[in-house]
Amino acid sequence: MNRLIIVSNRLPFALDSTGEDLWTVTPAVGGLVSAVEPVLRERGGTWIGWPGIAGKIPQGPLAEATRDAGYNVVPVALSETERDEFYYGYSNEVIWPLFHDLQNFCNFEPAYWQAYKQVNERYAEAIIRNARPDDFIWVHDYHLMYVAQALRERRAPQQLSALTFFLHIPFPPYDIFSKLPQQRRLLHALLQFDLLGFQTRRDVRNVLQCVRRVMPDAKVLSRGEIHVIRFEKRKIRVGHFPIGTDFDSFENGAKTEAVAQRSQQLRANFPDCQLILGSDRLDYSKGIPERLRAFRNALERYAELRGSVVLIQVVVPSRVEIPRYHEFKGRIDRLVGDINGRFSTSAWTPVQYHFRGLDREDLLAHYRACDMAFLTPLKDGMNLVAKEYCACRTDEDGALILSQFAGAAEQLKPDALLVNPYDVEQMADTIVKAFRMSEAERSARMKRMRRIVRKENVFWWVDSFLAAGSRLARTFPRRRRND
Ligand code: GDG
Repeated sequence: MNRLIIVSNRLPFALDSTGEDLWTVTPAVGGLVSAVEPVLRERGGTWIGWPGIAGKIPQGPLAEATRDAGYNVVPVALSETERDEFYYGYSNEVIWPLFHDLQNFCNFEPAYWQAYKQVNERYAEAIIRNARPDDFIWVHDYHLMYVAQALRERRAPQQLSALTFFLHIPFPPYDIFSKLPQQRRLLHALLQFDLLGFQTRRDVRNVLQCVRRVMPDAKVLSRGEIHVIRFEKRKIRVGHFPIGTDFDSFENGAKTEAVAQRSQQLRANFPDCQLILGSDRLDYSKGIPERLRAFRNALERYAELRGSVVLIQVVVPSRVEIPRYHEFKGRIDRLVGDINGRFSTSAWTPVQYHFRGLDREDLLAHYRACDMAFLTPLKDGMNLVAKEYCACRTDEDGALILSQFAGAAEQLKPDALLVNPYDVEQMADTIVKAFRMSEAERSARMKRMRRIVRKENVFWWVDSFLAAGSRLARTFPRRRRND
């Protein structure tokens, strides 16, 4: 029987030491975990990843954390130096900003590449120790693009039935990718997988353009949306597989009594106001300052909004150990202070700002209560918050203002209100457009978006990826049907 082996940098939880032999276990927040966890819970399998602490991994707390997971967990240990140079360094100071078109934020420190390769080799060794010949190996995201090469160097793939990769973040166009000092080595490593999956057609176009320009020995063959690269006597399939949400779980969660009550409470706190929601991990790619500036601009130019709208901005702490992220938080704090200082009255505060993750019930209550979601990434692989917002709108109401540079825009564009996050005035005008939109129009748009998000959910995503990866994928057992 084929087993699914998920390999990602992080496990779906983080261990943290709170004293000698005292540990806390925190669920990880982020798009990859939100999408992959329900899939593995449903199908069973193995998850290989790092539990978020440098140094030795305590076995007792790990066993405790994974006892009820419904799948096996294999931890990979990283030293402090590896964490700094592989995770904070190459992954988050080189690939993350470059692949989000933010090349000025990159720190191309040469030592980072060595650490990246070394840690990818560690993951490859964990795969070799834990995989059986017919297992379907699914490697995730930008931290682990070298894993297939490390496996091939160890002559492992002969025993593995499928060696596949999915990139959760965007793939940049050639003009940006070509700044990367290791551009050839990285593409060579990617071409050691059998299937490369991306979020959107835009990403597929970009990666094929880079392969054509950087790898003259590779031949790209495209027929419609089917793309094959011939390289070193092998065929590599390339496709777009837009990630989805666990629609039923969000919809059912949003319908519960507890969420309904919390949502009513939230609305009651802001009588006669339309609520606008922004919710993101703390990240400079999410366009949070741009969103705040647009909201400020809207309050300056449209008097009708004053006292009548509230922006609830949730920022989930993330990568705060990286100085740039820390500085970035300072920028957000100052902007919120400026807006509230200028526009607040004794009865109304325009921005409600939370610098913490909400628990799931509270998050769902926010999705349900807010009249608009306002999501403005400068670039984003997909943006699951946009899809979760639609899934939770069981009343078929609510407007979605979405960056044209989010992957989700490709699927939701006729009905989401698309904006350019670099155009503050256009975003401000769009807030007013959503504010004035008739209930009938909001509802017609939301109905259509919900149809897509329901159909192209996370199980659809995984099925289409596995089907592309292997005909054997169809024989994977499913524990329950959710779509
Ligand atoms: C990467 C790519 C791609 C948000 N606030 C809270 C909270 N969240 C959860 C949401 C959502 C997840 O975090 C964020 O997912 P996104 O997709 O929006 O963004 P990234 O974390 O950057 O994810 C992205 C994704 O991978 C999947 O491929 O879409 O483009 O960058 O699921 O629900 N969760 C909790 N409290 C919060 O306050 N518990």
